[in-house]
Amino acid sequence: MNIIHFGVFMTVNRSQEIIRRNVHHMCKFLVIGGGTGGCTMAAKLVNRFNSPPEHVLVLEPNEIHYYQPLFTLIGGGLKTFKSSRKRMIDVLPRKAQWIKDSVVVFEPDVNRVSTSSGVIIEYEIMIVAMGLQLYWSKIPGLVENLKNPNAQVCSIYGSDTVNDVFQKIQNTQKGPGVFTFPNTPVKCPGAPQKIAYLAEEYWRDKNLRKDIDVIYNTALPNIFGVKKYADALWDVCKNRDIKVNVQTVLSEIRGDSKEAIFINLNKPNELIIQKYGLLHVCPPMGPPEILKQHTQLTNSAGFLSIDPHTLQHTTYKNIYGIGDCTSTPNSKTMAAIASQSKILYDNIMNDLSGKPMTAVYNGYASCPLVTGRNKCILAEFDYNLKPLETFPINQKNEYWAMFMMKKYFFPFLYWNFMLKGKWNGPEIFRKIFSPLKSK
Ligand code: UQ1
Repeated sequence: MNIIHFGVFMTVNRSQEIIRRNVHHMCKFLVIGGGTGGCTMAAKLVNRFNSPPEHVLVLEPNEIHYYQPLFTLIGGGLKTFKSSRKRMIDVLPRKAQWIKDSVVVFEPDVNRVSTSSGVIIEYEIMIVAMGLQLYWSKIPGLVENLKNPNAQVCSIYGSDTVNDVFQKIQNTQKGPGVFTFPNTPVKCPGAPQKIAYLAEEYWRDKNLRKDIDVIYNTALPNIFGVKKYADALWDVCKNRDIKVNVQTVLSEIRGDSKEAIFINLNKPNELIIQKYGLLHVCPPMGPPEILKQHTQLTNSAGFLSIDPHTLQHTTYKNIYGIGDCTSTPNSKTMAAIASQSKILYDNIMNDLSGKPMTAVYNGYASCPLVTGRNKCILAEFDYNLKPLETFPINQKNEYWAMFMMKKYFFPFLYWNFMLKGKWNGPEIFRKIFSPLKSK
C-alpha cells in the first residue's frame, strides 16, 4: 500500500508538549497506546523502520508510564511507588513520534483515526494496544471510600490508590480483612489474592491474626484457572487459614458501617452482608469505552477482535492487536505481552513481504504468584490452561528464587530489554532447560 504524504510531519522536540490542532499526519505504523504492549511494539518497529514516511507514530495521552506488576509489592510494602514510574518520554523509543493525545474516532475503512484535539492520523498499519479500563464507579460506594483515608478501603489496581494500600494494611487492628475479585476479565488475575497473602503475612507477624480473619471472595469458580497451581494455592490458603469463597461478587460498599455487600452467583437474590476491618477491591474492568463504541473493530464484549494465533484483526488485515484490549483468551499478564510482541512483529514482517503469517501465539501467560514477602509460585501456562514451565523444577512449589526474580529481575528485564523491543518472553530459556526437565 502506498501512502502519499500530504500532511505536516512534526519533528519531535522531546522536551516539549506535542499537541497541535487539525494537524494531519501520515505514518507507516500507528501504535495506539504507550503502555507495555504499545511501547514494546513501537520499540521493535523503530529498530527497523524509523524515518518518514516509513516511521512509527505512538498515540498516548499519559505522561507517566507504570510498571504495573510492581503494584502488588508496593501494596505489600516491599517496593516504593517511585520504582514503578517513569516519564513516558523516557520509555517511548526516541525514534518514534509521540503524539500526546487520545484516540476518539477510528475509521478503519479509510485507515485513519482522529484524536481528542482534532488531529487526524492516517496509517498503513495500525497496532491497537489500549489496555483495559478500570470501571471503579460500577461498585456503589467504592470511589468515595477509596478517597477517604479512614474508610479502610484500598486497591493496588489504581496508580492513584496503590500507594495507600500498605498504610491501610498497617492501620488494620481488627478484621476481617476482605479481598475481592470481580466478575469481569482483569489484568493480572493473580494480584487480588497476592495482596491477600502479603497482608495476611504482615498481620501474622504482628500477632494480629487472632483478631483478623482473612477472606478472599472471588467471582470465579476456582481460586486459579490452572488446576496444578489451583491445588497449590488451595493448600496455601488452608495452611494459613484464609477463607476462600468462590462465585462471590462485590456489589456495594457501605463505608459508614464498614460493610461490603456481596452476591453469591448461585443465589443471586440473597445478599451477603460482610463486615470488614480492611477491604481490598479489585475493580471491574473492561475494554476502553472508545474501543467499545467502534463495534466494527470489536467482538460482542467490546474487545478488539483479533485472530488468537496470528494477532491480526479478523476483518481489517492492516490492523493488529496486542495486550489487554484484545479478544485473545489468554490471561492478561505482562509475560503474555512479551510473547505476543515477538509473534506480532514476525507476522507483520511476514505480511509486509507478502509471505503467509507463520508465527503462532500459543496463549502463553505467566503469573508470579507471590505468597509471602520471600516466596512465590511461578505459574506459566498456555491457551489450554496446561502448564508451560520454563525452569527444570516443579513450579507449583513456593520458591525464594522466584520471589527474587519478581522483585528484582523482572523489573530490570522490563525497563532495559522489553521496552527496548529486546525481550520476547522466556521461550528461549524453556528450550535451553528442556533437556533437564523430568517428563
Ligand atoms: C516475563 O517475561 C515478564 O515480562 C518481563 C514478567 O513480567 C513481569 C513476568 O512476570 C514473567 C514471569 C515473565 C516470564 C519470564 C521468565 C523468565 C519465566
